Amino acid sequence: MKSRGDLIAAVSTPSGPAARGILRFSGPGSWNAALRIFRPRTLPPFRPFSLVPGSTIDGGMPALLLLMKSPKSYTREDMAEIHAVSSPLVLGMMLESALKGGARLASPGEFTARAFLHGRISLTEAEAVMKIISARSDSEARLAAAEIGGGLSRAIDRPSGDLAGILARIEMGLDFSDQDVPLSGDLEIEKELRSVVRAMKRLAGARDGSAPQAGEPSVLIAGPVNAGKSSLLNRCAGFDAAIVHESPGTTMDAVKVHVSFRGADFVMIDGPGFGMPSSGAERTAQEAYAGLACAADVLVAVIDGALPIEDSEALLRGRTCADAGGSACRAGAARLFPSRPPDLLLINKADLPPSFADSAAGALFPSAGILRASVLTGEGVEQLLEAVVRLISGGNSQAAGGRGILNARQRASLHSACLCATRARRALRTGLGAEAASVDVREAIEHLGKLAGSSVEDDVLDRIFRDFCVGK
Ligand SMILES: Nc1nc2c(ncn2[C@@H]2O[C@H](COP(=O)(O)OP(=O)(O)OP(=O)(O)O)[C@@H](O)[C@H]2O)c(=O)[nH]1
Ligand SMILES: [Mg+2]
Repeated sequence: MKSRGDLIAAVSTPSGPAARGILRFSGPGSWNAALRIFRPRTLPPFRPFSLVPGSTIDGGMPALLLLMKSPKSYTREDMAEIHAVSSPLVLGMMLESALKGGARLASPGEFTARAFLHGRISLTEAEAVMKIISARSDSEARLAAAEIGGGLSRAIDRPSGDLAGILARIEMGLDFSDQDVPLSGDLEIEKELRSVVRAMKRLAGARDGSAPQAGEPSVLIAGPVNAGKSSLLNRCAGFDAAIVHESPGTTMDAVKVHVSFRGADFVMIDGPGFGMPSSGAERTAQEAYAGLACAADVLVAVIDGALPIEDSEALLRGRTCADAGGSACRAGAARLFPSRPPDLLLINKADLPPSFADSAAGALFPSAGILRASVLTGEGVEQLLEAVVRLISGGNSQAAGGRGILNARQRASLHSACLCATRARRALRTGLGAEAASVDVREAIEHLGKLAGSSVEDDVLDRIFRDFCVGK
């Protein structure tokens, strides 16, 4: 998207009921163009960045005029905004007069594109503007707002700077390899590269070896069969996403739902329980589920509080499957919990007489937070969700924030940067040579530059800004 730098105008508020509708101008002659369709109540000169009271020339409706002077405006150009009643008729008439007066109708996202092209905001901030416009919830909007403050751009500065430092040292090694200059060893640089790769992966929200992540944090429910896992999922989702039944082994596949609680959004996942003899297909399902558990942001174990704790433990460890030839169960449970102990342990069915004290459950999973609830009555479920949200936003805020905040393009750039830096590490480790490593590190820096938008091609920009609304 190339800036033509001409005068553009558009209605920048959505149509529909609202207190105020805004006609926005940007480019040379913005002030005069606005003053042709707005009658000020006071005489000029008008001070920039103050609201001038008046009325529209078409229809004489009360309105306000806001004048902004380059470079201190959103687009860094001269800008003007007429704030009038949100009537499609009034706004339509004003826009028509503006276009007749010589302004061009702005294309979608053109105001924000100009802000980016004039260096007012980074590409990640421009994309955040779009996210705010299309945010489905408070938390999405808050994350996007953090980006407009430059959060992601600043987060990228760190690995970019580290990589630049590493590149300088690799190249110094190449230039001075035959002279008496103390140089960092390849292995030392390789170690530093490893920590930069780790930092970039954290930013991308991807853990080593984990499956690709969806945009939202994930909360996985696991535990013995019949503990009430699917009932919990349904209550949190607010609808019956999973089948609930009194016979154990009801859920066979992973069921995912979107949950919004107190402004936080996450994916909640339910799946097969432990403790049932399993066939080949069921075993595959359990193993796939155990894989998801390792990559989840929060792991919630659910057990039945009305059953003796020994029974739950046996189910979790797969012991009761032994008689039924259930070695696969054992493998499943062993895989799930030792490699990723649960963050929270929910003792369910609190509406029934309890069979054990909290301390007995605590001995099962010493590091987990323990809560009691009755998913049937709903008692205690809110407390569980509060604990989940605390873990998502506080416990691992960097990862959760990073995941929530990146879009597909940004994630792809980070991924490419990680690949290049990893290639450089390999070159240094295997003695392939500093020259090969320097090419890869340079490429990694370029990918991070793309993420911040410092070197993006026109067609990418077009694609990004095409999805904006007119007037933004
Ligand atoms: N009394 C009582 N019963 C509950 C509660 N939660 C679930 N149940 C019952 O326990 C049984 C099993 O519930 P599910 O939600 O299907 O359990 P699950 O853990 O998903 O079971 P699997 O899919 O077989 O692993 C059903 O009959 C539920 O109605 C509870 O809080 N109190
Ligand atoms: Mg179930």
